[in-house]
Amino acid sequence: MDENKRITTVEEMEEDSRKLHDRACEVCGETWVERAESQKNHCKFGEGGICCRNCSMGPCRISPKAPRGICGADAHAIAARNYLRAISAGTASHSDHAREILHVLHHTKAEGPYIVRDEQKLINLAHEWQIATEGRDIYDIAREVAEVGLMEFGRPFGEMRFPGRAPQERQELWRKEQIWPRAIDREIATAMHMTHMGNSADPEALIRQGLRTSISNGWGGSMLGTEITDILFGTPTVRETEGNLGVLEHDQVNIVVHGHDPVFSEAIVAATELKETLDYCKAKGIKGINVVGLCCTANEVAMRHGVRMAGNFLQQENAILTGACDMMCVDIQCIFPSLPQLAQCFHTKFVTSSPIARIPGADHYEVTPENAFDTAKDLVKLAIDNYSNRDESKVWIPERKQKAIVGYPTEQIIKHLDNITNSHVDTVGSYRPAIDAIKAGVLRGAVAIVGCNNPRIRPDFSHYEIITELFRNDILVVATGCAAQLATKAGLMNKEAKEFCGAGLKRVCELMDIPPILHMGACVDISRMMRLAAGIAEDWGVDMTQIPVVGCAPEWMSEKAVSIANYVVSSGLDVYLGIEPQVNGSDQMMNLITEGTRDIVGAGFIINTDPKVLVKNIIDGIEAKRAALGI
Ligand code: BF8
Ligand code: SF4
Repeated sequence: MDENKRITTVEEMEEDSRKLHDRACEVCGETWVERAESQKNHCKFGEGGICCRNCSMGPCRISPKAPRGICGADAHAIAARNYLRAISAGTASHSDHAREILHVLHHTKAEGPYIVRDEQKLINLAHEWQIATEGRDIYDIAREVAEVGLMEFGRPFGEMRFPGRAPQERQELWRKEQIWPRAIDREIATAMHMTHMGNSADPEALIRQGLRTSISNGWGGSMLGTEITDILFGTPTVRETEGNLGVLEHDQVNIVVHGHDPVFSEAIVAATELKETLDYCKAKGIKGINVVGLCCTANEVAMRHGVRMAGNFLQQENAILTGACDMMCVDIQCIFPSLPQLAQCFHTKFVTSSPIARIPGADHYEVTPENAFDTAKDLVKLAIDNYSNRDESKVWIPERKQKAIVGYPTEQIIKHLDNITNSHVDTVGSYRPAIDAIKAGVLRGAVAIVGCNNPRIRPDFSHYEIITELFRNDILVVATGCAAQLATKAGLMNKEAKEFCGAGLKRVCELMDIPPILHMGACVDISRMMRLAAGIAEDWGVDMTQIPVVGCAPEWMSEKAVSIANYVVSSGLDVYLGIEPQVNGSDQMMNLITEGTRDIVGAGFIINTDPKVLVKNIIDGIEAKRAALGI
């Protein structure tokens, strides 16, 4: 595959990164590479999850000589409490993102600036929530939907709504196991309360709360984030785009948007399309404005506008190191605090926009739904002004980039399935054609590849190895987050990539007119994957644990990822991890996350840091599910 120029290999990506990195060392001293080196001997207590600083009698560290903290908490209690806190932080991050989006929905008006773009989705959600729509103004409905949505965070009584979207068996199981979440903030608060000094020390009880908290994310905060973002900015559709740093332009103003919440980046994109902005640019003798994305903000704007993607998590510093980034606008999450300092070594203006992500050295422009478009307009002008400050002697833009096709929410996948079976009316709107392909063995199954990069392992290599091996084994891939961006950079996310697939997957790609890896969005959009898996299970008439569909996070790093992995497991899908969660100081906890959760929700983690072994485990897992179904 490497000799085919349609593919960019990980080695080639590394070559570009190395050149940029060497320049960084000359100009600015360091990048994550040096910092990872200086942090290499990770603390074993931290790594094993057995350092507790939940009270000021500590910190307490567990060792053979000191098997209990001062209060008597053992390794299992401490590892479980730390793990639950990670799930809570991840849940809080995704959900607070959704809360902000709901507030924007509450601010929508016919005259803008924020409007409702997917009215049908809003109406459908209103019906689902028994909100009257007949004869009402769409913005009245939007406000009520926003208010009801916001109640999902803090309702004092009752329980959350979106878990009711799961298949019946799942719902019954969540009730039986008492892990149906009540409200998002409530579950996070309960988790923090349970882990406070002098409360829960029972790992299983803590894990159960972890599952419940994670469901409030996957079938709550993240699902709200996805749904309301679609209502506000439009449900994504298939678009062509490009990925990798080669999307930066020599002769245009480069504005990089980075983070997760598309409220700000949407305003930036809109500002660059205004006539007055374009005139301003022209008057300065500049050819144009080039907005590109990093991390999940890139996924959001790529799927809705075709905005090109500069790269994933460990590439964020590289974007500045090209010397061609005139402005970087960030919103929330996954933003290196190193960036403003790096920006100061170049001419780059580094702008923060949210009170959630304040970074020393940044220019802070607090963005609200009221001022977002005016602020974006001012910032784009500043970026245009800054173009002339570029120091050409410091500019090096790697040439590599690849074409990609993005934008496959469940609605789009269904459309493609409908297209191939339009004569069979009874399958329209269902996943049955895909199920038939799986039953026939043309497709063996599907894997959701998600997550980050992590310097603990060779960046992007695991994603690449696993995706390409799944292709060869006729397993369809759906992807989000930084994993999806690797596929973009590599050139795997386009229709030609069918040439690297087994005969069965290739045939399916041709019939459905899709690439072998479907871009489903940002990390909050893993909620789309849950609906996809739920839909497949329902149309198949089996439980979610039975379908040959699994999750895989080969290079994950964030607390959000811990929360995601847990809600995927809670939904009945096994999750294959390429990085070990920080609980190995407790054999009980290792056992609980790999086996114990199977007794509660029917799924668990399989962990291996070697991508070749991990992908083999995935294929074996899928084949075992097939065998159990008798197919
Ligand atoms: O939410 S994959 S590094 S950018 S955490 Fe972050 Fe990980 Fe990327 Fe998106 Ni998701
Ligand atoms: Fe130590 Fe217990 Fe306090 Fe943790 S809660 S720091 S184990 S005394």
